[in-house]
Amino acid sequence: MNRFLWLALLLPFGIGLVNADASADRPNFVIIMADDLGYGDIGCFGNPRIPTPHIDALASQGMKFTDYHSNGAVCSPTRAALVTGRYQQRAGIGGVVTAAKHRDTGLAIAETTFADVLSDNGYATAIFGKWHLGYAPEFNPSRNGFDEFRGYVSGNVDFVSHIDQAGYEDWWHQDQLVPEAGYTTHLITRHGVRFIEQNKQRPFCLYLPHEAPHYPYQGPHDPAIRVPGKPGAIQGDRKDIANAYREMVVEMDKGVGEIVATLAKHNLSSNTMVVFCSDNGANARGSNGGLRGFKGQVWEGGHRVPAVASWPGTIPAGTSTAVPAMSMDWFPTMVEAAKIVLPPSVELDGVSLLPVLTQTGAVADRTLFWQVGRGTAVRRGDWKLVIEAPPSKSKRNPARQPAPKLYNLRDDLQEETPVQDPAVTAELQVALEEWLESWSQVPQRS
Ligand SMILES: [Ca+2]
Repeated sequence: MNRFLWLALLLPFGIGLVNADASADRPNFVIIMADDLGYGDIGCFGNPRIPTPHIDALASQGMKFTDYHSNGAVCSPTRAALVTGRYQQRAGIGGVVTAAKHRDTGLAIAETTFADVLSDNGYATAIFGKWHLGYAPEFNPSRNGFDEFRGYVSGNVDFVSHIDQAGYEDWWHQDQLVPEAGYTTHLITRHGVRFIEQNKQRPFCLYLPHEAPHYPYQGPHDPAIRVPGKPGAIQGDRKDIANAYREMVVEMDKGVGEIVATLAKHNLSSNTMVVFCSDNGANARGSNGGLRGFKGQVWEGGHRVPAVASWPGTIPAGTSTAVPAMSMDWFPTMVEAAKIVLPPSVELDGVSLLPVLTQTGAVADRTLFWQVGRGTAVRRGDWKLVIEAPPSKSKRNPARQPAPKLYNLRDDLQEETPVQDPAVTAELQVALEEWLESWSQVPQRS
């Protein structure tokens, strides 16, 4: 028998083995997202005041992203982009889904989430923590691909009584209100640990959207401040908010440590990608590491946030990347890592970061967009064009619309000195107009 015939006979078995291996070692995914954590709020991003040894360890065991951006500059939009892998406006979540005014809106079941795709491909999926993509049961994460949900659907709850800022009880198991005693951060971690232990024999995807360090500013030893039926007590009673803020981040960091330790205990570390990121920049209580602006703005401080990814043996330890990345990129990254072929009907705006993470390739240059209320920004390479939201009084007066300002982030990360370059400005304006047009027919739900 010649060697070609041998090869022909062996090939089918070889392919069979490869497939069997691929299904046996499909990686697990853990996406941990902080709420309103700024670019300078943790140790590995230069914070001298808030110790975050566990997140820092993830960074030193994996890769740190210095040019990572939340899709939105506020909560709901980023979450919509993260779970759909697309610009959030395509799902109609251009703004925040608020407790008081938008109880009948949210992420439609028709949208495809990463949980839908992973679940269809044999993954156990769960979300513990903040959903913020709709209040009514029809928008519940348990109907959007997640096998299990414990947590809250509003923008924030009392860390102890789990009452939202409009005065509604807000702690759910699937699509039912089921109160549970405990500090929000601890409950999120506890359910995460349990879920890993229950699913250690099969591939899983665990999404842990933490509440910290979003207000109300309550440390793990503070009492409840909100009661049902009474809107108010938005920020809490603490006078030393800086200390409360630190305690909240520290407690979340401990939770990250517990999750990582649970993976190690069950020998899952080398088969699990762990991502830690934030959903938007900090407000004035936190640190955006010297960047201009805050949460809710299209300046870098509103959307350039910390991100790290760890996957021992696959992501080289102690690495850093300056490749621009976005919240919507984790969905395609997980799909590629799990070797899943998406149905043609699912078209994502995000790109897989796997070549960056493994240092085996690059991501093609692309143009990135932000829209927050009436403010917009567009980024291409080092260039960023910012069109600030107009002052509210000038709503109907085009003459008072802020002029576009062009910055070169390589030289001016603080966006202090606009550059005069009409050609680049015009190019970016055209790209921005096309992008705005691409979703202009989608009713925005907030
Ligand atoms: Ca947020």
